[in-house]
Amino acid sequence: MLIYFDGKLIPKEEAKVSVYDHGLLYGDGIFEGIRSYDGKVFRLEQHLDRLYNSAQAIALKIPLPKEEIREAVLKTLRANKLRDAYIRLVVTRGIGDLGLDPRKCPKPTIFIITDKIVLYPEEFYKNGLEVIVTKTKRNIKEALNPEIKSLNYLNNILARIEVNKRGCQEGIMTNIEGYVAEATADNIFIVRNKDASAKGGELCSASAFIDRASEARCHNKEVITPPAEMEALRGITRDAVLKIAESLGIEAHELPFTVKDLYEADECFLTGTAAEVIPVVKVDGKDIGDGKPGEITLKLKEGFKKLTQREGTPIY
Ligand code: PXG
Repeated sequence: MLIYFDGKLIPKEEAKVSVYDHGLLYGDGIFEGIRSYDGKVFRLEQHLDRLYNSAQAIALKIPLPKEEIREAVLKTLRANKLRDAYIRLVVTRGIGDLGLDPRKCPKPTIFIITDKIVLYPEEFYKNGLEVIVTKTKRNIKEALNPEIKSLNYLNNILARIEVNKRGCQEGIMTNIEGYVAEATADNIFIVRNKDASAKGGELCSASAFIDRASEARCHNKEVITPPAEMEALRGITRDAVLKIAESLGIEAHELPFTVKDLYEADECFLTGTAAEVIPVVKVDGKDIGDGKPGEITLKLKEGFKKLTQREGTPIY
């Protein structure tokens, strides 16, 4: 496998970063996880936009224009003769000294790994995942905004350690106020009857969303994902699923919800580049709905599959 490393394609064994690279020393850098399906890169432009936005948020100037990074991604895939791949695009602050001052790092390190994708076993797509709500809270945006896809994943890894200890597959993280934020490496959605929100009223406690919450009550079933303001990454799969829902006539909203709302949901699923759309059937040992992957979840999963086959930037 060839790796793109600072402008060159080099063998995997030779692709090494310096121990003085601030990406390693401080987690000072950003990345994207991207996928290609049958020779087409899914939502490449959106991933590049997010990469440049993350860079801007940490005052990192990527030394190449977007077009060159795009071309580097495609070139690396071609060099490895890949059609269905996982692409890891990483930009670190680069080599500096042992102080954390980013001004000591004159040149960002850029590398692109393209490889076969490792997926959840098929049985999880069929039967659904079992998850827990982790004690580890999602970073607050005023400290380290989860909208920045940074190399600093220790917050998520701490949650993941809890997941491993409990012997399940994923962890749901809440923000500091107790609203559901996202999973450790995926976004979260719930499906419920509109009556649930009318009865419960918990949604309304986040005042900025009251109007949208009441709007959302007009229809029968709704699909809900936390807004990015609740400490979630603006996932590219999440965005695609919101649009697919709309195109299928399924009401979809970005609204805050609590762990209680999650326990009481009819359906739940996670979205992410690696996981795509994957059902969740148990939270903290309790069944979600009837404990089986839900109807709307399966519709959206199908819709997403079709979209990945239809759309994308051609590699060849
Ligand atoms: N939230 C977090 C915290 C993530 O890391 C997502 C949501 C979903 O975003 P996209 O844009 O992929 O729909 C992610 C996904 C992996 C892996 O190998 C995935 C991610 C990061 C690191 C590893 O599964 N990001």
